Amino acid sequence: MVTRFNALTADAAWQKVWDDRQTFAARDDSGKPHSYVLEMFPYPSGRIHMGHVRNYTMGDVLARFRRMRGYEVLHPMGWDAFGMPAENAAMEKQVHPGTWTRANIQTMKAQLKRLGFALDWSRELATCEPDYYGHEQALFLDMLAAGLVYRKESAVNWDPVDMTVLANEQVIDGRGWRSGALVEKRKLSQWFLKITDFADELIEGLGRLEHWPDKVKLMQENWIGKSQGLTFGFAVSDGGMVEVFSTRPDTIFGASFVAVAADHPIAQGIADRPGVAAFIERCKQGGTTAAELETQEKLGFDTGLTAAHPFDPERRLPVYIANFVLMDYGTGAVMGVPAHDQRDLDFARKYGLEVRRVVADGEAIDPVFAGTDAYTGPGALVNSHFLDGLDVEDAKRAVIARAEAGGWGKGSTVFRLRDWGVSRQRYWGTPIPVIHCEACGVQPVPKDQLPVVLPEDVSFAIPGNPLDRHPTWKHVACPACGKPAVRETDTLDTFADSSWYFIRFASQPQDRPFDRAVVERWLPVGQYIGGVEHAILHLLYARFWTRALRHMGQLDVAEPFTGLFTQGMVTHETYRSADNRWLSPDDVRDGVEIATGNPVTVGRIEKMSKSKKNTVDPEPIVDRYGADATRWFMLSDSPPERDLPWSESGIEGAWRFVQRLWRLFDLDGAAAGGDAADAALDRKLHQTIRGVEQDIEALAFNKAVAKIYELCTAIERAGPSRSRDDAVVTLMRLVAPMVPHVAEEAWSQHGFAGLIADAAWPAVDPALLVEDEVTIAVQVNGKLRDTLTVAKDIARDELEAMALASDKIARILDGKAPKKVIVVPGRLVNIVA
Ligand code: ANZ
Ligand code: ZN
Repeated sequence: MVTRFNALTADAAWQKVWDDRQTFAARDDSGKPHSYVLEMFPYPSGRIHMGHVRNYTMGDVLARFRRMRGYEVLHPMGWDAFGMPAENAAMEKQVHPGTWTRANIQTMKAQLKRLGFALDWSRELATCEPDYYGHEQALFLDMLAAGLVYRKESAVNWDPVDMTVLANEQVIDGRGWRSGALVEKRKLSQWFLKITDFADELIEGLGRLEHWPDKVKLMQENWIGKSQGLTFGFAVSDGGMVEVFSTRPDTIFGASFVAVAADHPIAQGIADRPGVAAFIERCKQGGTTAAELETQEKLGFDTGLTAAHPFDPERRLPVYIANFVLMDYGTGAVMGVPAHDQRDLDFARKYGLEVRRVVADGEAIDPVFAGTDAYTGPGALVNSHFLDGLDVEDAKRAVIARAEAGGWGKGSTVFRLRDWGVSRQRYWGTPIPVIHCEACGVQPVPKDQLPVVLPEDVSFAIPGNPLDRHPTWKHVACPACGKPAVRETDTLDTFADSSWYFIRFASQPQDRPFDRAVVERWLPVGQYIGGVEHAILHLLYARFWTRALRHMGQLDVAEPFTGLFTQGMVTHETYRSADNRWLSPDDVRDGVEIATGNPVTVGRIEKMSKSKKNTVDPEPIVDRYGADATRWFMLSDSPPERDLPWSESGIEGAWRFVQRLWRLFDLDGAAAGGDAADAALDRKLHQTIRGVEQDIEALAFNKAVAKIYELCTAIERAGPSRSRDDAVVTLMRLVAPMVPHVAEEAWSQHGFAGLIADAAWPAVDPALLVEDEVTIAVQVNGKLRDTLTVAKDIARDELEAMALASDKIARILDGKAPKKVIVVPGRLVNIVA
């Protein structure tokens, strides 16, 4: 063997071997147990970045590991290829979005290949190709037929200068991103998918997703936002009724006003009265997101109408139009209970309305509520007639019961989740496959006419949707009556494309979206890995789409992803020049800007981003250090869920480690070891195998790395022996998922048959584990809080130290020193806190 591992030649050689042999092609019918490992597919923006490298390395280690453990692994890759950046590029660079996108895909695919990922490229797909989106159109039509799709008027952002619809992210501070014009709201007829039909199921399903991070489940739950309460009516002085929704019907005797949204029929009905139209306009100027509504100044307009309190019709509450009431939540109207709701309190103080306490705050029962902080806690009802003395929950039930008995209200559940508006007035997306006929209305494109392919001859010289102004594409015969009709020119939200790509990866027949039996063999995805930025929308839409397919009888899968992991970001120091420009790490050496020689200011470590120029391009890193060192660094320095600060010394350390492995793999020097066994090394080896396999399954790569370091040290220190030779060969297999090129090279140089990628994972000899290990219970105040697996003969103080160092225990102790620690060797540690 040579003394140095030459990544440049070895990487390319092994990548070619894997490619030629189709090593990582997943077979649908191999008879082995199936495992589906998936990382979120990339948007083909142009080049891969370190975030991709980290994400795909993690998935790759798991995929390779599972293969070695005897699974048939599906580990595919594709491109989330529709979307706005391609249209922006078309406008800026006069290049067709398709040309731009496909070129980016080629570049990025070549970059990914250089990292040696164990991907089944035969299943590669790009959502912008008709052989993908055509099937998506078929699924859309199925949903349409199943009543899961409808059309509704809905507001869009309209740029009056560019005469175009803007996506939310194209509206910056209320202005169009290109024109700078003030954006208007316009109503357009748009397509919606009925995700709200599944709102309850989507919440409920979260309860069974044990292998999802709690924080993601919580985000989904909050997004769906299930609230239970009472919907009930107030009789209004104009003879009508106003329905409100309240989650706190118990506080009904504390109501001192009714407020309606600016779009509410009551407000619209009096819009011709002086000042009303102007007030409604003013309400619309502010943002409409919940967060914006929280922080905005509360504004109200007294309509002069009054509403009769349901339990005391003599009591009349003023009816306001208020900017903090949303039209599309609940009923678009609320009862204001200032003492127990902060927004209502702010509002009441501003407009001098009564603030009546109805829930006791400890001793405080005075009906006149003085403070500026609403009381939202539990307590006994006061100043509330028949509710007095009941606690909040009982009082809610009592009011709901009375309302239902009296016929003026009904217990109800309200969701924050809205139906999914999928219409986009853009070119670079999946055409919505319907035709508008004056005589027959909306007609689905007959399935045998799918795909509805995007026309190639489009121009981006002027703003707006090129499909809309295309001279021919739009004009077709109505499929029902044959008369001239026009195609829908909206395209689907790109989240639709990513809502089922994992299904198409599993099965790709030409004539239909997927083969059910094959998909059911692969799905659900056992491990999905991606950025937390997709924790809400992408995952929710994919969960919905999968359920919609089940609802339509097309696929019997409840949850698409049973395991989810959200990885941390790759970060880097930021640099600014003397004149305050952001500088790229390449522009800086030894604290000095190379170009000017001026000192630079080193800023915070932040997520790599183009805007702060603190990115490191993976390609030159792979050129210089090789794929394995790059991969190893991605795995080694931080827990995978945390941020990984990129550093030159880190990648250099990884490179040195690859070389160290290479020297270890060189058995020539040690071969003289003969037959002698080294019991300590054998034990260390088998503990390491067990530890590494557990760590990889738990995606705790940095822990696996630490164990491998230890094993390397143990091998280096051991004298020649049969055990040592065995450990070296086993080490090759242990590191193969992480640094596959150096492992293949060593494996082949040793003359072992086949590829190490195809080799079996080393078996653990349990005899070498149990003997000297025990499981210790760690208790805090007698309650089991953690367990530790330690050497049987571990010293008392070492055991105590390990117990105190456990993450779980540290969290409970929260920095406080324990009062006492009781150690029962071989059994338990009890911490008295
Ligand atoms: C009276 C009340 C008293 C309320 C009280 C709260 C506290 P969540 O929990 O988010 O579902 N509300 C209802 N519809 C609304 C709308 N369209 N726009 C703005 N606010 C609306 O919130 C439900 C509560 O938010 C409802 O319960 C209602 O105020 C308000 F001490 O009714 B509540
Ligand atoms: Zn027709």
